[in-house]
Amino acid sequence: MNLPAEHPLVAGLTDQSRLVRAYRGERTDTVPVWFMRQAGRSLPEYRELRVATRMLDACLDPVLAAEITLQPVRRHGVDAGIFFSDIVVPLRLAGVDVDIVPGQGPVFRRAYGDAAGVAELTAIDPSMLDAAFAPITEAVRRTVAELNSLDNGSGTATPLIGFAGAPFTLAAYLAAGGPSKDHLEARALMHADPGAWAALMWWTAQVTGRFLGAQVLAGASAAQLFDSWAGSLSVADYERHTAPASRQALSFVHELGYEIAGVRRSVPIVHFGTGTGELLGAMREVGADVIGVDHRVPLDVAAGRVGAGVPLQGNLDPALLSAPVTVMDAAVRDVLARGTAAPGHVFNLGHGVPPGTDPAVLTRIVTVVHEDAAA
Ligand code: 1CP
Repeated sequence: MNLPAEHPLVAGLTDQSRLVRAYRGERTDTVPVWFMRQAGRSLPEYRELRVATRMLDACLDPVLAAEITLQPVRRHGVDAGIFFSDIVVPLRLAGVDVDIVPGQGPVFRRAYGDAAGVAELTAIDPSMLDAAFAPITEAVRRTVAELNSLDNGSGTATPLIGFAGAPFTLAAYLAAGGPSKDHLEARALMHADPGAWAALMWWTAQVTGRFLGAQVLAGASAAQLFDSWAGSLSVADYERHTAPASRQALSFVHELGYEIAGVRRSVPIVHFGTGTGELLGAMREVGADVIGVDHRVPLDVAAGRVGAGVPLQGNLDPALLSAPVTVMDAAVRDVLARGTAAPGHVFNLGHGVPPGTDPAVLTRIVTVVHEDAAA
């Protein structure tokens, strides 16, 4: 299926942006930069907007979600917006009883870590979501309308990145009924009842893949799949029990292409997880174009693990955001230097911005990255 003519990639607004070019493996005038969790509690303007609204209600309010997405782009001059939402939003829209509890994260009415729980979920037909995504589609449209005229110094519009949780990471929450340390409930179900596990993987892949596809169709110029907790799996379990579902989720983006100057293009897909040093090659195999690397593996080492020709995203340790400026600047330059080992590099943190971060530090990093000669 082709993206519509007004999509920013098709209209030529973001196809040549630093972000999209780096995701295609091209070197750009400067390395593009954005931050995971750039929208959120590090920004006073976010805290002010969110005062009276629960997290998931904010995600489903198109005006609020668009405004929160735009705040860090305006403030820091980053090369991309990431859509303000959460990985559990499509579950809520499917009718699953989930809330995001401040200081804790997603909490479900019940845990779904057994055959009965899985049966309850899979009774919901994922195709019902296409209509339920109206607030998401509307929020993306509003965001993109402003990003299209926001040039942060690259001479193009600013692209929006859509995102979703990978089936395993969603299952880690569903099986435990909330955040868990080693994701034991999900990993136990995988082995105790492979049939129920396969059904759960199929259902979450459908739900989360549709969520990602809807954001791209509505105007996102790239997509990121967060398999944040995949690092708790062995390579064998990852490949056997979760990779097929991640591949299935990404098929909802793969089917959306476009043609520009007679050349067929696809929408770039980034795949990220934490503690995934052993899995980097396997995570590429599920159909990702770019691998997001956490701070545990230096980018030049990661480049060797994912194979030649794969662009990388990452990977400043978030702990450095509170270090003295000279220490932080040196670490930023080290990340940039190691990133030259990949054909394309998008600067980011190794995981999300910690809530207490001084936003001026993030703005400073954007300047240091954009001024670095190594690009
Ligand atoms: O700016 C951005 O990056 C966009 C916003 C965003 C993203 C990409 C939010 C808003 N959530 C996410 C994805 C997400 N949600 C992931 C994958 C990314 C990652 O690894 O950090 C995960 C694992 C979640 C689940 C989740 N939601 C947690 C983690 C809980 C745990 O297990 O430790 C939490 C704390 C949330 C709530 C949440 N989501 C987003 C925000 C701003 C918040 C905090 C809500 C608040 O203000 O209280």
